[in-house]
Amino acid sequence: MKHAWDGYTRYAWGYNELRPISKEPHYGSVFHGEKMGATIVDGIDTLFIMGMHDKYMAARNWIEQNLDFASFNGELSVFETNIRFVGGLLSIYALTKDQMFLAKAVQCAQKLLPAFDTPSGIPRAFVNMRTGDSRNADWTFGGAILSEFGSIHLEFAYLSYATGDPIYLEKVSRVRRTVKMATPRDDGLYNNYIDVSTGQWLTSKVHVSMGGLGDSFYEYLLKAYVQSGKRDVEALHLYNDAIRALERKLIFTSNQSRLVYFGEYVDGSVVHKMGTLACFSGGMLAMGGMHQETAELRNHYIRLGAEIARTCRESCVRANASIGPEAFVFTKAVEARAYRVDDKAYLLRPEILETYFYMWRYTHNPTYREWAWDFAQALDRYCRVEAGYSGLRNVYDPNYRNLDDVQQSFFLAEVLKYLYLIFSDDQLLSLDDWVFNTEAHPLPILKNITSTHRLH
Ligand code: DMJ
Repeated sequence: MKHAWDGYTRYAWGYNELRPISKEPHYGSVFHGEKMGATIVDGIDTLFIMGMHDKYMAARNWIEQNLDFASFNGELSVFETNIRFVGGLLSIYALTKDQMFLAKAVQCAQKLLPAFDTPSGIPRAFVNMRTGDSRNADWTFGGAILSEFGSIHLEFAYLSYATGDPIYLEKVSRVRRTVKMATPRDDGLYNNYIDVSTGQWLTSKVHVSMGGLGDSFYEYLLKAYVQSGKRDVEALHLYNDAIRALERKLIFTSNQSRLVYFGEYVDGSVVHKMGTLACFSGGMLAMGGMHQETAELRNHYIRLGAEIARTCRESCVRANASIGPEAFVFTKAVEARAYRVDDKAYLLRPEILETYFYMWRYTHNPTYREWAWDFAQALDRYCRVEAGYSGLRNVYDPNYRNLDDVQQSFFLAEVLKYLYLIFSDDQLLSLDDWVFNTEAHPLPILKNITSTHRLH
């Protein structure tokens, strides 16, 4: 964390991300050129949790003095801004009770609210911070994306709880209502695209995935139940039904190594390819197991989580860099290896470590610490450069130095935090008290919800 943070501080302070080889700001981040300090906001809770007090104070003071959403002009991704900025600010507020962070989170969330002004209440993907105009991306067939509009609940529910202002919870409750009322598919699967005008799933394009475009929708159903102190039972039912449908249709076991994996469903066909983004699901399935009614179901989902962890670990073992690729295929000839050039990259993503973290907490099987330690060593061997950490363009490259020159903000928010927690005592951010948002920002479980702060 010190190495990643020092490089960012020296060469990109206040900008969103660092190019650790060029030693300059990375303007191509998801937040573009706007000087919004994404790495500061995404990384500040990690600094705090690790007890890096001076760096935490520098981050805190930058946020207080410079993070002013009223001064930004550009367009924001509602999803990315929510999980990184609103989630990051709420998390550090929850950890420190410093009201300044809550005020900044409110200011940020208010900029996102106009995106929810659609006939269905499903937010559009992008919102202009100055005008409030919103739009969906050009490539989403006119729809909004499941993982994006489905990953707002935790942050908005906590915002309403912390401020006493019901508006945020109303927005996500409306999203939930629309999802429930949309005509379901016969097979129980959720399409990754919905029409924000009609509130119906797109029929012109069907894509179902546990990885990108679907992923955190499922995660937030389960975690909404957890966050509510187990009161939001509807969320658990929706989660259980969705997972059962995915298990029936999209879980497969490979022929040679008996690796269990998630395939994807695209316009009527199954594609036997799993993205590293879907590797988070091992941890989620195990967490879901902890909330099942019978021991049989509990064990089933913890075992399934362990199988997904093993598959994702194999994607690392089978790469020269000991770090898994962006996506890997299963064919008669090849298992858990990337095929397309673009799929061979490693973008400093956290999902495999996220699953090791939950599996470690739920099972205390030392294997997960060993696998995490291998991962940490590989990061230091292949991704560490003079001014920070860089992603890899090809994890199969035997020369290892094919670097992409980007230090993603989620490397600090997620990769380093999960690694730290895997080797810490369980009482540090106990899963009985905290629920992590999809960017690894811990939010408190709301055990004492009063009637004015009702979650549902
Ligand atoms: C992060 O922003 C979040 O983990 C999100 O849920 C998925 N993508 C990145 C990390 O890979």
